[in-house]
Amino acid sequence: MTLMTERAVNDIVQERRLVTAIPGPASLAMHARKTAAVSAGVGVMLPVYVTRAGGGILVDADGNSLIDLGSGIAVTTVGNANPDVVAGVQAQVEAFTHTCFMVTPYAGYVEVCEALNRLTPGDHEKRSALFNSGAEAVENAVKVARLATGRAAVVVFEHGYHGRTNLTMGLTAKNMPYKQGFGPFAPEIYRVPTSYPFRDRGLSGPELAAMAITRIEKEIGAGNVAAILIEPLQGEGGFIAPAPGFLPALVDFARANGIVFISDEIQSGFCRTGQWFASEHEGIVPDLITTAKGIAGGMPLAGVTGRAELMDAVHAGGLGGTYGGNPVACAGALGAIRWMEDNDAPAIARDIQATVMPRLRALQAAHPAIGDVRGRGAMLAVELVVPGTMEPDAARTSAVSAHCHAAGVVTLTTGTYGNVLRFLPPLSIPQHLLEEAFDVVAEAFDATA
Ligand code: PLZ
Repeated sequence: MTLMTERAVNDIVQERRLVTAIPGPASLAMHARKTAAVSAGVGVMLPVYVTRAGGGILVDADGNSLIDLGSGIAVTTVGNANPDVVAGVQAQVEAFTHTCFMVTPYAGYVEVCEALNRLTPGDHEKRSALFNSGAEAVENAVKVARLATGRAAVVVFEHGYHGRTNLTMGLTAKNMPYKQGFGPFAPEIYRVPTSYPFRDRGLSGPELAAMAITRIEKEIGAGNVAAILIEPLQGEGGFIAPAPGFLPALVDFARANGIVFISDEIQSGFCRTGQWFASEHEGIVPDLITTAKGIAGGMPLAGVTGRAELMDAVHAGGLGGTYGGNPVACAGALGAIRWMEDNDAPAIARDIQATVMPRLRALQAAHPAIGDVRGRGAMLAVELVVPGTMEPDAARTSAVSAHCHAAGVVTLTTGTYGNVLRFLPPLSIPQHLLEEAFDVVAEAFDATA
């Protein structure tokens, strides 16, 4: 085991410790203020108010220590308040906080782009641009693809998730809660079938790609398509890795038809899946790749990286934004990337898979409600069904997750049908906490059986 606890834990005791009910009185008091002050549209999964975090632990306002299996939705991959991130951020915030890169630039932005160009798949000439959020990165990737091709149509997939802004809501598949009541959505977005191995009825990746391609050819016309946009391992859709051969067939089709292939690695990127980028599991080289979340250890930063001829097709001033590539966020990213390189972060994610996957398979053998066990690296999930059927069981999924929360383990659910329990531990989690967290998950399945 190569879990790098010493280097990423700051001084938070690495133990699960509950001193009140979850949530406790201090959290509940703050949550009452939240309800009075914050829009009801901003939901909260588990109202424990965090005061400190690091390694594999979140400490709350009541002094409870919870095990973190969420990483703030795949963001704190290098650990919360990772010392390398903190050091970079502190030095930068004392030097200067903002100039606007488009006005008077600074080195950190350039260095993050150099790192993105070096680390993303493919050894072709690349350029990058930086933004504030994943949704903004996706929007800008679509802008680049449309401008470079002179075409309008964007192809997206069933179960896809790409954000909450107007364009990205349209690109996202699931209605509730993301789209309901928020339309009209942007035009020229076309959704085609994907590969979802658990529900593919035995069809192969290439067969499913052929079906998607037929839809594109018949309903849109390949020559009208600017971009094919896909998550190589779907996150909000349910941690779905398409069947082998699906992604390469789509890349080949895109190449043959002058279509820009965009890999949305906002959730799956930056060592989460046991490779630097999930595209590498299928050996595909995207034309453009979107990144965010894990890139900066919790600082808000996102990127678009891709072929120089596409990224440089844009006129000066065509891409940007006041805060995009903020110097403090860039310093955080440089710290996070250094930690990932120094500690062989993909190997840590693979070690986590080696610990957790056998435990999930054993759980599946004991609980027929677990229809599928899947994922890669430190991006793992179980899909819950009514035993003996393929029918999604969202209620049991919520019950299992709620049991984990009450026991001090922060689990997340996901999926179009809300029936997937997903696990996204920080790579800084010590082995004993990882084991203990999955003891609790097992208890939760027993208690809700
Ligand atoms: N693309 C693949 O996973 C963000 C969303 C949580 P932003 N996923 C978590 C929620 O309920 O809002 C995501 C993603 C993929 C794009 C995005 C969007 O990234 O940084 O949330 O805008």
